[in-house]
Amino acid sequence: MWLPCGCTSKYVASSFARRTLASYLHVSGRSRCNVAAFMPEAAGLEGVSGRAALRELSVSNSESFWAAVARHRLCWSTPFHTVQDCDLSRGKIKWFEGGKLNVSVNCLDRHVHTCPERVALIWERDERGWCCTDELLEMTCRLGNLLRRHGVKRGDCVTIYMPTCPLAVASMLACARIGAAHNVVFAGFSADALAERIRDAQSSTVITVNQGVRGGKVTELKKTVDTAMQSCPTVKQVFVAMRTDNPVTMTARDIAMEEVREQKEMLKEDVVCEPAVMNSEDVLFLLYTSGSTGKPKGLVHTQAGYLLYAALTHRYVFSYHDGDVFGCVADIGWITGHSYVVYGPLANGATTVLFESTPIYPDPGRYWDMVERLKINQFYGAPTAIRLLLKYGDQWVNKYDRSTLKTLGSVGEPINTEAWEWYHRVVGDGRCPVVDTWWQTETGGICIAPRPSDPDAEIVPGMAMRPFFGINPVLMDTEVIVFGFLQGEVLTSNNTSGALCMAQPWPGMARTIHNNHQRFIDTYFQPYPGYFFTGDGAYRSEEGYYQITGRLDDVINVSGHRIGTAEIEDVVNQCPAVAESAVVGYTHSIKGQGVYAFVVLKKGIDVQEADLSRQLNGMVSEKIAKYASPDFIQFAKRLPKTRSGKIMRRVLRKVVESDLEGLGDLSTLDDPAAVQEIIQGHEKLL
Ligand code: 6R9
Repeated sequence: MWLPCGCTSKYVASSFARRTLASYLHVSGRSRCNVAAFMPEAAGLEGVSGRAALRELSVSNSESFWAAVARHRLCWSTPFHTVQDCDLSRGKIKWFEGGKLNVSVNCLDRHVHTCPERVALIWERDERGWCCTDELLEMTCRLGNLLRRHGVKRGDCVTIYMPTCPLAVASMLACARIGAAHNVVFAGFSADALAERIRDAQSSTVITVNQGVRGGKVTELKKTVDTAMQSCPTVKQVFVAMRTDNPVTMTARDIAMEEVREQKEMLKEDVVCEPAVMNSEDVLFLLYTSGSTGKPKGLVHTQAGYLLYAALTHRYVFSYHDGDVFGCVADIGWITGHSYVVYGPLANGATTVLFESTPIYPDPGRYWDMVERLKINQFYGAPTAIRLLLKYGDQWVNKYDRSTLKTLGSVGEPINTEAWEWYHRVVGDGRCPVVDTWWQTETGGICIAPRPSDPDAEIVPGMAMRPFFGINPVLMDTEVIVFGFLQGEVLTSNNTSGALCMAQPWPGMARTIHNNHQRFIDTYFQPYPGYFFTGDGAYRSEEGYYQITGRLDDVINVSGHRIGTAEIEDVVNQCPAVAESAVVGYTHSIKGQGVYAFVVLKKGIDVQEADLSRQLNGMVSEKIAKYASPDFIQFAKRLPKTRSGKIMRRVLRKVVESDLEGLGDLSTLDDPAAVQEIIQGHEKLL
């Protein structure tokens, strides 16, 4: 029911959970040892003394480490027989084979016994102070039954196009309950982007809401789904929940889902839903992300390894303790929402906050007002929002009581020193550690963070610092190019920069790209054979700490959202007036990076540049999402190219950063005059 007050959705308590949990669970015996005090998961590892030794062992004997942790942290219906079976050179990654479990049982049912009164979800709706109460397990079970009754089977893929709300979380968990994979598509994506992801995922079921509400603005999500359906003939059914009171047109394909108001579809369902018994390596979800070529890739995460890694990182990176309220403000449409709004916190029995709004709605005090009202202990957000709030001044922070805060997290892009210091000094009153966490959709969970094991370790502003348990980062020489690919040696010294790779597998890493394992291999394992290539560059300091320096490929990061420059170019090139285009990122004071497009028109085209710019911006918003729309469009007669016809993006990047000194070697340019024209055009545009 919608209620105007202190929120929440409890873990409690279907009769199934009470009845059968004990028989469902398999928790192996634990022995005592001296690491147990700070990492009870590792208590089975005999003879390890201290945190440093445990971290060492997690890499040198990762099988023992992960086996102990997996036995302790997850509930298995059948124990695994093989800890790992991985071969990075072939992109083969398997963990905990033989093991059987259900992710929703791990996130919900088992906490019914240990903390039945604890709140699972707090929904911070867009309308400040409006929350909802529901029982998360019950909602999940009803939804699971509803999906099953409508023919959704184990192994099917369900696309979820919803804002961050309890029903969206219940939808994800309901899929996990019945063994279907979910494919959450960020609700800011356009109809075309949604359709492309539905088609690629071969989803025949979609779950959405009538309308979304964010920052006081209504978005027509159901209408967007209707448009997407025109190019998704395989979708058989669309479940529609009601986020606002406004009715929407329903077609024969649509099923009204909500339990409130007149639509009782969900209420018909039983609150007991038998969980599917899943293999460790069955698919849990697909999540699409951008790469350096045009088509987004559906990264595949599986059950046990992903859940374990999300749970363990959630606990140790943020120093989460039982009973804490965890406030990650990411949208569930991104991996951060999956791992640190939903799976990590819920697997740990935490109270997790679902934030539906924006940092400045209705005013720039929104986050800190929420921290005070909900008594948030760990706050996890993006540098772009911190930079924005910093500009509004300290008074918006100081108005509110933030004494409950213990840890502040940052994710999605590098955090500049000014933002880091403001976050630490003003938001955290100088007493909360700021953890700058580096990771990716591909890694499933945080890989590099300041305090993975030691809550008192030194933190250097703006540095992700230390690898998490079981993570073995290496830097590779990026200078050597063989057959057009980066190739190189491991750089062993400190105070050096290189391509960030991982030398060994960990349970949370993605298993493949949906329907395209070859692309998975080519992208991540071929550039440096035997290693996982992250696509990022990093610097390792004299002390051995890591700092991320940015992408090495054609992916840019706008407000923490990844977008491939090729994706934007694809859309721009669809305009009949455009001959070709090149998109690059540039430094933006709030968004981190902005989008800058160079456009060459076809011969004989005579248009007003301002009109065409508007048209191109509209096309990108419509075909991808608003955040991908170019901040600048520069029309040019031609683009700088090599003699073999390749656009020299390196040169374009330097021009938009106004770093003319750094243009570098131009000897391979086909026509040096093209660069001069580009520089002049850029100066005119500014
Ligand atoms: C979690 C997430 C991944 C890319 C990644 C990198 C950038 C993420 C960062 C960071 C510097 C950090 N990135 N965290 N860069 N410092 N702490 O954002 O996943 O959307 O897949 O983006 O984001 O470039 O490769 P995803």
